[in-house]
Amino acid sequence: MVRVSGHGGVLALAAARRYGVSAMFTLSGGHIFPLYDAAEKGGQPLRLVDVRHEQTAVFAAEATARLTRSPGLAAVTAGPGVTNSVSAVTTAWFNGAPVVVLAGRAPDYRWGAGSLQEIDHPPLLAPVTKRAWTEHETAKVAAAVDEAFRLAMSPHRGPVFLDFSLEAIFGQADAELADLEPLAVTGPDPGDVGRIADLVRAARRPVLILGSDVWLGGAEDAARRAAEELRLPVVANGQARGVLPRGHDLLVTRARSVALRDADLVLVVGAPLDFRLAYGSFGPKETPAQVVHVADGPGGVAAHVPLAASAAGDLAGFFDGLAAAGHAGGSRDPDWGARLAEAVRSAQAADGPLLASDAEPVHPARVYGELLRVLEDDAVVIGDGGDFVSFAGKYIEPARPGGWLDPGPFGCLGTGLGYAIAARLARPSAQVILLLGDGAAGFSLMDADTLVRHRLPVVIVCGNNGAWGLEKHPMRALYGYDVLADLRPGCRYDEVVRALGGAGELVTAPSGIGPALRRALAANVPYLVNVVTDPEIAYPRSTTGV
Ligand SMILES: Cc1ncc(C[n+]2csc(CCOP(=O)(O)OP(=O)(O)O)c2C)c(N)n1
Ligand SMILES: [Mg+2]
Repeated sequence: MVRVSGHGGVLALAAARRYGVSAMFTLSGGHIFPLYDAAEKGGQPLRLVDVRHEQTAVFAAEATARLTRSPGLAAVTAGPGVTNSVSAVTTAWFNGAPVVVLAGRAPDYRWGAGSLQEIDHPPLLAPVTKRAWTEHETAKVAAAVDEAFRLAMSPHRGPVFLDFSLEAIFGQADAELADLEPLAVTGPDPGDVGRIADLVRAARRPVLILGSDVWLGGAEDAARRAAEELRLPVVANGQARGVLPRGHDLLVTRARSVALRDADLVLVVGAPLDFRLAYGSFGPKETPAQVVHVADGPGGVAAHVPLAASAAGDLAGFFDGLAAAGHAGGSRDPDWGARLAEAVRSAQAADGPLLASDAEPVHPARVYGELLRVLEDDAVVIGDGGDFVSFAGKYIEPARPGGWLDPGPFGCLGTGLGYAIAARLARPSAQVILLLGDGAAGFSLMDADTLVRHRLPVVIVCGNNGAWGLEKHPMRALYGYDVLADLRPGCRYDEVVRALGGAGELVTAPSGIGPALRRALAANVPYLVNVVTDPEIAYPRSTTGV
């Protein structure tokens, strides 16, 4: 039992600190001053990172959660502070990221009379959070915050929203916090694991697909052991990219289309069976693959597609159980591994000329050809954009898990600067590279100011095709022309970052990219490399996601 006393801000942060929170991302507003006072003077030291848009605050909290696997914290002021955060909260919801958003709220004693920014927030947030509610009593603030963090961290993880009426956060109280209890770990049902092991043993051409929850649930080592023990070819998605390091003989992400077309058993762990995974239907219509879905909680198991088996619970426990129960079956097609390895080799060989392309305007792939030469194993690579980022997903194969941050299935542009701020704080000595479409840049580039003020050096590479490329090309394909898809060619986003106190440069020739990246990495300040790329190059896409 811990006793805490003070105003609501002190009580809130006392509870937050116990969950390992070390930074609070925020943008000022009077309704939440007590949270700042507690961080500055209330005996609860916490790094305050003040940003230029509330969505950046919540994106930063989300990236903190996804990189550190401890909860991220954002604080937003009443009314517009909350509404501005909604897209980012929704992104955390889709990504299963443990984020707590604390918010101010108009006073209870005048409720209904029209105070400044008076609006009932929880109904707006309820559909995109694990819980959204209001605390009205100072004495209950600490316990409410404690509950918010606990809920956010319990699988299946996700964002939690809690606002405080003005009286609750400004009032004074004594409170008691119960001792922290470790989160209960619920293993999958051993019978389910056994059935899945039988299917794996009997499969001729199995594939294991790993998703972000494998990393978020701390199951990356167990996943690798199980894949190696059972000799399962692996396709890695999202933050599971890197669970098998690039070059691993079982890693067949680059042969994904062959693997998913020809597999007879697809075992998906820690990822929803959504548009990114063909909604869980693989192989020819007449002889579809059997599909097994494993999620970190029962609510995550797909209900929209027939499953040969499923399991729900702790993912490390699942992989340990699978490895213990099964050995690679004698029924395995002896050529399966070699066929996939060959498909990987030929995909990589086909990349060579594009990665080295001397074309002018620059082919976006050349940016990655140059980046791959300077990228270190512990780099955090962030993608915010359309086609430019799709190319990155294809060419960048991480060496370690947890270092790749894309926006996830909600596909919200504008994550970039928030994710970059968090990545620099979470991984102080690693390279942090933000890949930014020129369209995406418009949503968050003002927060380069935050990088500068907080001395957070990151390298931003802007793929500047002067277009909303991922809309321009599909619209042309559908209508034979495009409209509303052009941006100003060669716009000087590098000068924006310079004006805000960072550095940057424009690159128009392929030979200029490598030297510019090296200067950016050495600069130790926020640095934007603005590469003018060919607007006519569209990413060769096999699905539109609808
Ligand atoms: C907030 C938000 N608004 C609109 C979209 C629709 N959208 C998806 S990709 C894209 C184009 C992105 O352009 P850019 O960042 O320049 O990347 P490019 O495709 O040109 O490489 C748009 C507008 C979205 N995903 N998110
Ligand atoms: Mg663009």
